[in-house]
Amino acid sequence: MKTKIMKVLMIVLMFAFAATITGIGTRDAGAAVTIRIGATPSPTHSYSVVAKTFKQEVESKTNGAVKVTYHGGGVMGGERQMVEAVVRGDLDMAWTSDIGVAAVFPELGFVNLPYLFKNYAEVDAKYRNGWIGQYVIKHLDGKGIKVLANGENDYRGLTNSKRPITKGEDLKGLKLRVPEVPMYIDFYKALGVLPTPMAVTELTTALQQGTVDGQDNGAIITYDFGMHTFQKYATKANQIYSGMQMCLSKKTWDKLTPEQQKIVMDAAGKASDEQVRLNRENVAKSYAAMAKAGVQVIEATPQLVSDLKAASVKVWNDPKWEKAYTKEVMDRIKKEAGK
Ligand code: EAX
Repeated sequence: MKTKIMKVLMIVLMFAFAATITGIGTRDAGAAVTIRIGATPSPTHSYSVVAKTFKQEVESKTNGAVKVTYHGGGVMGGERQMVEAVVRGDLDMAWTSDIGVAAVFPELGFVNLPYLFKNYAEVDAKYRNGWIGQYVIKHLDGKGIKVLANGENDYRGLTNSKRPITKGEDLKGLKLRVPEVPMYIDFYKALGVLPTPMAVTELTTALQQGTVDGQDNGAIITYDFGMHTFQKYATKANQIYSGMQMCLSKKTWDKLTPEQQKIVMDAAGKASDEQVRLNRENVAKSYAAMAKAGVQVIEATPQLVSDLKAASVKVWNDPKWEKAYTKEVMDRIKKEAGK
């Protein structure tokens, strides 16, 4: 009996200790805050690498008052779930592709319109450091999310297990996973694809089991998640660009002092610059690694590009997107693209 009471006491004490060190119940200003970051990729992905930079900057510059922990590999859920958790304040931070953001806020799905950016220079000028990035930041600010920085996911390509894709015709009848963002469904339907919307965290298994033949995704994520293991062909189509947001819950943001807010903002800026640099180095490396693993990696033919562009024009001109994304946004991007 005595030992039982001792055991219970020990457990109670352990919980009390854990609560103290994790800050549960100590919500007063200036108290230690831990920023828990969730992400879906592996430990070698650029998000995971630069999480160390972010952690080090934040912890050293706040003298340990703000702590950072990083939880990759989807242990905090898929990107959609993490973004929802950040809004609620159940997760402090999600490092997510703009696809995860648009899965919750479909009105931001325009950032993935096919052929929106010609190259990285345009991406940097218009998205990362330009009006599109600012638009996303401002929009999410009213939704419970403080975007500390815009990073990068990847230019997207096409992989599948059936045939090499060298023209639009080759896509007809293929069952391809697409992100849970409505615009993707329209784009691929226009190409005769059978689009299957799905979270990226379920995709590797779906490819393995043959639930889908292939997918639209960047080389980095394809390789990082091991999806290439179940794919025979990869086409470097670059049809869609996808960015990334470092999303901090406003509830966590509000726990920080103004000095701490500046520190986390600057740390995210530094980490995201490093992330984008690493990411761009990883594109060619990922395609090379896939080829080495036996995937036939092919360049996009002029025919394929012209077929994909024709399908993209249909999407761009569909009035339903003016409703979803606003007329101002669609007018501006069309004007800038000379369309
Ligand atoms: O983490 O869903 C996707 O295809 C994205 O590329 C993925 O979320 C990146």
